Amino acid sequence: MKYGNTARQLHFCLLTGIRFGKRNLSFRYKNYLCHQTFNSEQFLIHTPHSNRLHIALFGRRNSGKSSLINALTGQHTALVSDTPGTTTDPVLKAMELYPLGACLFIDTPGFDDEGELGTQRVERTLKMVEKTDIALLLCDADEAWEASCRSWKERLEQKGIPIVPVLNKADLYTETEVEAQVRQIAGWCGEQPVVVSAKEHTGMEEIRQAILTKLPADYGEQTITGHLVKEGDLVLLVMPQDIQAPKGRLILPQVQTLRELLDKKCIVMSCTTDRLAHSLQALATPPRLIITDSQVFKTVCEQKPPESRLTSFSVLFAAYKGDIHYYTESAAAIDRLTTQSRVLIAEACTHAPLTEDIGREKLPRLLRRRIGEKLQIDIVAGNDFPADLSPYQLIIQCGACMFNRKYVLSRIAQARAQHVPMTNYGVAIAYLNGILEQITW
Ligand SMILES: Nc1nc2c(ncn2[C@@H]2O[C@H](COP(=O)(O)OP(=O)(O)O)[C@@H](O)[C@H]2O)c(=O)[nH]1
Ligand SMILES: [Mg+2]
Repeated sequence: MKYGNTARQLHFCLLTGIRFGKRNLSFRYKNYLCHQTFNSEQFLIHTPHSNRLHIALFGRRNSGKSSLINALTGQHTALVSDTPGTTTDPVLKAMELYPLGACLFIDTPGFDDEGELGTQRVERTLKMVEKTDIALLLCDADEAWEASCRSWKERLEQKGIPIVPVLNKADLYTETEVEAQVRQIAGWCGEQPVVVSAKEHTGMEEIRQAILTKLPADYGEQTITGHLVKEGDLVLLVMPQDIQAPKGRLILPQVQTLRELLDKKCIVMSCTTDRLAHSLQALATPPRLIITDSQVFKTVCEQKPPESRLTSFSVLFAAYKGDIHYYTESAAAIDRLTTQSRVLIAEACTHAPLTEDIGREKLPRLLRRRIGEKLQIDIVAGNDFPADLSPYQLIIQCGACMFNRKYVLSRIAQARAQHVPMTNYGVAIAYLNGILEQITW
């Protein structure tokens, strides 16, 4: 948390008027820092949670999950206690962990939690499964717990989540006793657990190595712009800074795309929609790719040079975070909607809706204009996503820059399993404008 602390210190200095170091910061820079620190998710020196490897710990109460997170991260983030049920909500801890890079540890309440609140806590833990890239499963050699460890292993396997079995509290046993426990766990688990002591911080390196070997070979290789650009390409970004644009900054998909294009050594130019024609005129050659905000797809499509390929931030994120093939295939379900149909719009952000909000106003308006005023549209935000999707004829997911890929793929898998078409904002808007064929991804 070195950087986080620096940010907080800066913020404190700015609020209290203390000079930072020997220099006074310029007004503009102060403003910038204040704004950025208030938006910590957007703070440019932080990797957003959505881009981190999500490592979740599962096990019964008191197995040492919170202690293990603290040992792995070298911090006391998670509350440790003898009293079962101390961890009441999943606790998230962002860390840079060599050699894994940017990680997000998820501490969960025990899967044996009981009572009415306990049941709710288990339900929250189950929701966390949907986001988990890799699971550390704390196993017990105790026969009384074997069945629940097994069923959790099966649950995680069904979701395709790689599992690292762990035997904790090794310090309490002799070497021979540990060996016997390892054999017993390996018997039902199919592999030997990593032996650790969260108390004495032993086995931490072995856990990191096990995580590395269990990760899918292509983990983290996905890029936002994929094969669409190469070094030296000229890329034009069309970014209307209208009423929904946050004050003084760009939104996360724009920042991430811009950063990636710079890393790929592209030449990047950006403009607002009203400056598109001027920007194109100012260029000696047409851009190889134009990336626009989906809301102005039609306008940009009408003005773009024939040589330039066109896409949107939301369409790029559809491919980056989700399954673009299912999204484009599902867009055709728009034609099958009637006034009796029900559509679900799922937004990742839980921001207070603004006027002309795309998910709450623009998309519903476009859909109702086409289908009829009576079309029923339900909107969910954040982690809320109904377990039963069968009442819906179509789901439209936002670009999901706040979610990790694993979570979006879990939602798509759920929709597929229930035979409900699912698309995303950008793809739906392109389809509604009749230009999906002209969009690239
Ligand atoms: N001896 C020993 N005790 C441990 C170890 N890990 C955790 N504990 C203890 O087990 C109890 C439960 O730990 P906690 O991390 O809160 O478990 P959680 O409920 O799974 O999160 C606490 O009293 C910890 O101090 C370990 O490796 N060795
Ligand atoms: Mg705990």
